[in-house]
Amino acid sequence: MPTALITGITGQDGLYLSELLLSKGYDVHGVIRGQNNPRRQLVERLVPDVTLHNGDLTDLSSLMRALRDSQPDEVYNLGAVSFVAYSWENAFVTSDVTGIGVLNVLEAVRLHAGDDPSSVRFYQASSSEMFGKVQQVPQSEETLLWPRSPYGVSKVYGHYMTINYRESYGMHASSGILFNHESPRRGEEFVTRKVSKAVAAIKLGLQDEIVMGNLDARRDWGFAGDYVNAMWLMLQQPEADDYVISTGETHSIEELLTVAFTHVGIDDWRPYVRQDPRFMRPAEVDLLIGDATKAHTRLGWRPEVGFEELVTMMVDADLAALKAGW
Ligand code: NDP
Ligand code: GDR
Repeated sequence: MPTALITGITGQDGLYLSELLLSKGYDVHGVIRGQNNPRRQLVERLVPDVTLHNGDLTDLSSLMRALRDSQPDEVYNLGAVSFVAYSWENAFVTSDVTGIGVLNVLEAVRLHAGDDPSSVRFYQASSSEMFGKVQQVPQSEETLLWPRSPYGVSKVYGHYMTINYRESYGMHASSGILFNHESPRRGEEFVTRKVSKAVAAIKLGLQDEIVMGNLDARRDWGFAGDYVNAMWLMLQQPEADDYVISTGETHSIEELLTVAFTHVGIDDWRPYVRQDPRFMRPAEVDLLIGDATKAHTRLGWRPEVGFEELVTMMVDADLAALKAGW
């Protein structure tokens, strides 16, 4: 039975990846920070077969202990401070966790693997946020990186450190440049979930309006359940490499609002939406659209859930949760 160790186990992707690997017969372990992590119960309820190890990306020795105790064949580094807007307010913490944290995991894997550095396969959660002020449309593995936030800069550091460990030590270290992916498990601060939850609340008469930032930005949104499969496929390849994972479609925040509100029978969303500078960012990523040709051809990966299906799935999940009083 193969064994996997996942950082960021409490996050959206950690939960979906755990479910995927458990369904494939893996022994799954996760790094969780804090004895009193409020999301521990969620992990225990959704994926009770996962073994949890206390650890923090900023603490190398805790990562070494998690590796020693789990003896993984594959390590997925999904942990990060991942909310872009927060990263301006906490640039140092973001750099420490999202940037240097990658170095810590790579170094822990290298030391743990000893004489055969490629014996433990490594996945790094890189991001389309690295493209920032895009230098090419659509963006592929070859596109020049131009990050626009402390989060994006930290991801660029982790991305190049992953490549560096592959080239320096012969590690089987791959990097997935994933574009935005969402689900009913998405954190409520991200725009898709903020909209799905507010639209459900407005429909049920629990909320009057939604306060938003920039409505013109465009994103290439996919479904998290599809994207974790790409992570796994990368680690099954004979050679480690970097892959863009995206749908190849881009939609604006306005389109997101239109699909979500229309789904609950509201044709004109404008009376319900107010913009506030509070939600504007010091620098914006205006347009993201990925070219995942390499993943299509080499991994045989394709997304299955489209934009409208994704948004309506999220609104339906929030309607059900609010009706159930969650
Ligand atoms: P989430 O924000 O849902 O999860 C982040 C995870 O990181 C949580 O489990 C959190 O744990 C953990 N974490 C935060 N700080 C630390 C720390 N100091 N030590 C250990 N763990 C920590 O992110 P997603 O699941 O959406 O994303 C997974 C990864 O993929 C992230 O690295 C993200 O940056 C990246 N990514 C995400 C994309 C997306 O669209 N979702 C797109 C591209 C990349 P805790 O419960 O302790 O807070
Ligand atoms: P992003 O996701 O920054 O792309 O990072 P987010 O959903 O936060 O923002 C997407 C776009 O929506 C605009 N926007 C708003 N965003 C939020 N959160 N709240 C609002 O009220 C709002 N109004 C407009 C933003 O300005 C932005 O243009 C996500 C994260 O998961 C990262 O970790 C990941 O690496 C990237 O996706 C790919």
